Amino acid sequence: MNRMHQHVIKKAILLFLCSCFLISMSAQNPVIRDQFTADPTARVFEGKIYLYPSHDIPSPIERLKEWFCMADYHVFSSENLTDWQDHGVIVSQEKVPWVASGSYSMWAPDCVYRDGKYYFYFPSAPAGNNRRGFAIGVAVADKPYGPFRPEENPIEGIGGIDPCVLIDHDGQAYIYWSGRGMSVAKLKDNMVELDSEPVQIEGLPEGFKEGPFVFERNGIYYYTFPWVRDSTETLAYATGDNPTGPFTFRGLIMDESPTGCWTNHHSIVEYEHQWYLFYHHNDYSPSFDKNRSVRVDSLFFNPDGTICTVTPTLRGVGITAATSEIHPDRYSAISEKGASIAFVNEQNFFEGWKILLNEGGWVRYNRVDFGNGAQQKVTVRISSPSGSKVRLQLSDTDKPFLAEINVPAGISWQEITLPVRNVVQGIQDIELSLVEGEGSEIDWIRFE
Ligand code: FUB
Repeated sequence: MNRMHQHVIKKAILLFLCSCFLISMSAQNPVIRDQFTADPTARVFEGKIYLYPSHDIPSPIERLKEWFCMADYHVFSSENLTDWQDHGVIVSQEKVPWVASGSYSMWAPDCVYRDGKYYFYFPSAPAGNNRRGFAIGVAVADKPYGPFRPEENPIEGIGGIDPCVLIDHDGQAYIYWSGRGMSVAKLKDNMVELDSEPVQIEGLPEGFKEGPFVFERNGIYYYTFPWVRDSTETLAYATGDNPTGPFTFRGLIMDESPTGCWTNHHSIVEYEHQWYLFYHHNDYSPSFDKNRSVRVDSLFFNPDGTICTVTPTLRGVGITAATSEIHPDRYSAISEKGASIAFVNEQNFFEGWKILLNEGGWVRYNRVDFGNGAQQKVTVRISSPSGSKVRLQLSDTDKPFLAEINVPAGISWQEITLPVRNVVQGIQDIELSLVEGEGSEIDWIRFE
């Protein structure tokens, strides 16, 4: 066998392994659609976005039935913020020597790169009769997706949760955490030991705070944090001119959840010249807010460096291929009347949502990529109890028609395929509206 054959076979094996162990998903908000994910730390490594969230699960033990429950961490990556790959479990409670296995306390993590190694920081409940509360440990890898080797012991001198690590321009690393106030300490070059006594962060407002995330932009150090101003967590920030402060409180990045999810937790990252806010919401668990899901929206700065408040969206970020299933329930805009969303299956929320269009209802979905316009057909997964007509068109000023779908009466889903009337190219915003009948439900549309 020559070298080329060997290479082809190796590549085929690799592709096969990838298809077995990496799950790819295409997403709007929430971005991970087959499991709960919370407390997202997003980092740019090797030209991709890597997402290190907590992994909420419904508790298998009575003690945590109404509380946070996490046994392990997955890592996800994306090049386009639309398609995410799950690289599987990177650290689990059974495999960390210092963690009380069965404590289900693998809370909010972080991961940073230094000198050829990736350092994954995570809080958990330590094993041993005299150990209380939370400690923070480290696992080290050569690649952002592992394999990660956990250190034998947690970091000496830290009791708390929600680690965040900043490496400053001079190479000095700082670790921030919450629990008994908001603390910071220097890390030694080995990244696994403290190099200074912890000190409290100054300049923050009164009220419960946790989940620090610190970054620097144009010489301004942003100390950002979930903060209970009234009744649930907002995301807020303060700024300073060095990594340890003091900081000056600046205000909110995101307001309280309108539906009452008590926690929020975030990270802020620049990727390909755009800043993003990763955060979480209990999208797939509407009646239990300890099972959360990661979302992402764009974040903008004012010229003076202050942060523009982010309004959460369902559309999220990224471009959706016209040939993928486009879910208009993740809309960019919706009519005030005549349109709403609902779960497709109340018994399994991970099946996602559908859009309900009634008289006067319309919905817009932005940034669909038609490429060079090769799509001649559109398929719509739709139902309409008494029959209806739905119009699909572009959102630009002329609103050219793409198709008009006559939906026969029936309560079951139907996949209706029609020719596209005006073939379009490039990135377009599309709209769906009910033009006849009493109502229609749409799961997805796809061009081919
Ligand atoms: O996920 C468990 C805890 O909830 C985190 O550590 C906090 O920041 C909050 O999001």
